[in-house]
Amino acid sequence: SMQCFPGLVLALSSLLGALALLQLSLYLRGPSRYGKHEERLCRPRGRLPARCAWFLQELPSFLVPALLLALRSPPRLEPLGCRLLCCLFCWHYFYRTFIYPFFTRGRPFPLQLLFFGMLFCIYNGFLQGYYLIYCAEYPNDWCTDIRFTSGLLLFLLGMGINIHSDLLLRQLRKPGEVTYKIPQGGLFTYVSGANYFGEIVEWFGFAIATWSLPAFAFAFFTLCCIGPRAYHHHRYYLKTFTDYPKSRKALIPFIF
Ligand code: NDX
Repeated sequence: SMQCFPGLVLALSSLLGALALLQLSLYLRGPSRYGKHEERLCRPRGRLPARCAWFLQELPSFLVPALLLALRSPPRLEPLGCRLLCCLFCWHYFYRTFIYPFFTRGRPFPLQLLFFGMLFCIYNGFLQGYYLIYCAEYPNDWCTDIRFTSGLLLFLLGMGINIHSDLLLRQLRKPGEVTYKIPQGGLFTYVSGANYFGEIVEWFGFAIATWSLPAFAFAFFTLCCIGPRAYHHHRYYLKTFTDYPKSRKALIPFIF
């Protein structure tokens, strides 16, 4: 049966950090080609409806840790913190897999990116789940530790912002529409990447609550992945809409 190999956790976390830097360097050259950044002339084949694509892509991030949690024998009952934290991770990906895709009005998603996205979700789902279920050690009163409580608060705040902003984006379109409009309301009043801001806050909250290398590596990856994407969205809006609100920033309210 499986056991904890600290070397494996260290190696996988380091590789995640390296992928984050690779991602960042790619983003300096240009955005990932999906959504509003897909080139016009792109072949119509090789794409999947947004619904299927997001469902398939995010499913492993839910399934892998959920299975690790369910199938561990003997079941890990102590400490409570490990199971709680693993459930938080699964909870986010339950939303992203089973709720978000069914409401999205996004354009068809490129198969090639879907493939890499899925690989990423398997990798990260395994790393976070494996660490929490097989390796993490927390004192029994971790649930009252300031890192757990403040991290959990940030996680919930970020998740709230992320879900609310996803909803605002969706309401910009009628079913079947694929045009882009200026997002309004919520945190979009201050930043172009309100959904991304929420997601980044969420994963840094998770990292603080778990106080673990894999979770900090993932938070860093998220920052490197969707931070620059917020900036590319911002530039797209400024170029496309002459009446785009001047005071709005790219990612961080009032700052950047
Ligand atoms: N999926 C995370 N890299 C990514 C898929 C692509 O969950 O090979 C990272 C995630 C993956 C990426 C993933 C990882 C890195 C990959 C990359 C592909 C290549 C890259 C694998 C896995 C890679 C190396 C080489 C390093 C391995 O038509 P549309 O789709 O544009 O419609 C949009 C709509 N919308 C508007 N509608 C009307 N008017 C407007 N102005 C609109 N603006 C947008 O709203 C969509 O339907 C919807 C949201 O669009 P957008 O562009 O704001 O968000 P999107 O990027 O689609 O993300 C959706 C949600 C969001 O809440 C975000 O926080 C979360 O997913 N997310 C996304 C990406 C990564 C991630 C979270 C994370 O890292 N935690």
